[in-house]
Amino acid sequence: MSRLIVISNRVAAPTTSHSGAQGGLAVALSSALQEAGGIWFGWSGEVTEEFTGQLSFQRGEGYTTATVDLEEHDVEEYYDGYANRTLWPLFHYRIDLAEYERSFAGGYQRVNERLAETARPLIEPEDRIWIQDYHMFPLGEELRKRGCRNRMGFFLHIPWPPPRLLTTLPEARELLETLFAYDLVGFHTEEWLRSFEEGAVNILGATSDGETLSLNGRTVRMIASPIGIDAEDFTALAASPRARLSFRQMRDSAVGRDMIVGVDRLDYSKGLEERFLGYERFLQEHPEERKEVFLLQIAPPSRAAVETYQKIRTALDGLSGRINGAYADIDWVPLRYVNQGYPRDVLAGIYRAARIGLVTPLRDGLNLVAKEYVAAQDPEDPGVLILSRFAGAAEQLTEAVLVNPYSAEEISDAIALALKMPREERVARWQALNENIQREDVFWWLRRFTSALDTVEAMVD
Ligand code: GDG
Repeated sequence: MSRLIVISNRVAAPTTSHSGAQGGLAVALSSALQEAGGIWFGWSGEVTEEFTGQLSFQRGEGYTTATVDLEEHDVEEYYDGYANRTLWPLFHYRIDLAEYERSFAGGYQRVNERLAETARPLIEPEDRIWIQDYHMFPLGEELRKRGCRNRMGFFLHIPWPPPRLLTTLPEARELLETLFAYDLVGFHTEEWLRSFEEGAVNILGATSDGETLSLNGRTVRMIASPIGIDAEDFTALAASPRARLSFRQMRDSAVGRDMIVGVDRLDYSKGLEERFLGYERFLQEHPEERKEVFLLQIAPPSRAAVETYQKIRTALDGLSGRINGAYADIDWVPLRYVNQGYPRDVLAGIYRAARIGLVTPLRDGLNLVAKEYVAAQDPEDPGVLILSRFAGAAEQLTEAVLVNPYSAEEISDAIALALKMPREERVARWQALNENIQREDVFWWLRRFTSALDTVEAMVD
């Protein structure tokens, strides 16, 4: 097997500690690299006065990381700017929040050129290159310009917007064109794949045979391949001593009440306001349940430099205060809203203690929390997953209670249904869900993508 070069905005240290605060993608990619061996290249997360392209290496089990520092205005324009103030909202259908600034687009292009220049000497002719996510659309093209003829794949972890929305981006054509530098592009779902195909056909005039797109003599293959979790490992984590301890602490603090849990980065795409409103509706409509349940929402802040994230935080502070003010009693708080992160094993114990996993993004590429919640359940007495129809994971997790996250009534009804669901039905639904997440795990995702990359006809310029 030839080496794998993974390139992504941020890089996780080679030794994966399960009790660390790592996100799902970081855990997935480090598992993937440990299997194939190779290099993981990206931004160090550090800022330097002047960009030098100086690499820092860290060698660990299975793979090496190579990172580079960026200048402050690089971070402002490329990361906070184009990636998180332009592309993220647009790709999550929020053109009302997207900011279109030429300086962001310019900075994004400059950083991708700098990253290509820095990564180029690391790449050997036989390596397979796998570029991740919306921070790096033009990187493949920049590597091609620098003579890379390797097999090259790209995977998008977020949705792809419908063409009507994409055309609001001033650089829509250029962005679509850069994807033709790859041999293979991957998406979590068929829906995102078809939106991309439609954009390439309608906006660029590319031709499609359903599996490949062609434009000006270049051909790119498309694949829908939903990412998974390391399900076996997560299930084991849920049985670890720290998870057991956090399970017991949660059950004790619940004093016989049913816990509903939400775990999300504090992001407007996750539908937290709508979730709180749905829960408020449930409290209104079901007075008999009031002291029988509580919602624990864990929401560590992210991208705090971006104004829209400050606004959503303020909105959630207000809403959680209002709900608790209206419904709390001296011996009961309906909403525990927590703005900090917890180690993964503690989280696993919390998932297991929750009667309901409430995962209601307005739009999500996939959503790993839904899968982690399932993996952590007690097979004899599992909880119920309530999942947004608009999360990519809903294509696979059809036995969840699926809801429209914009409808407070549907969220309220789903909570009521889940609380009353008989054990046999919970077990049957959970078994089907668990079978899916154990089978289509992160290694399945890795093999599907890399074997498609291995068999695709490599680009000849
Ligand atoms: C993007 C796409 C796609 C959260 N709080 C804590 C914590 N987390 C971990 C979760 C999970 C991960 O972060 C979040 O993953 P998601 O998939 O839910 O969402 P994004 O961060 O938006 O990820 C998404 C994903 O990429 C992969 O392709 O599924 O659609 O948006 O693993 O557990 N982890 C710890 N403490 C916390 O408090 N340790």
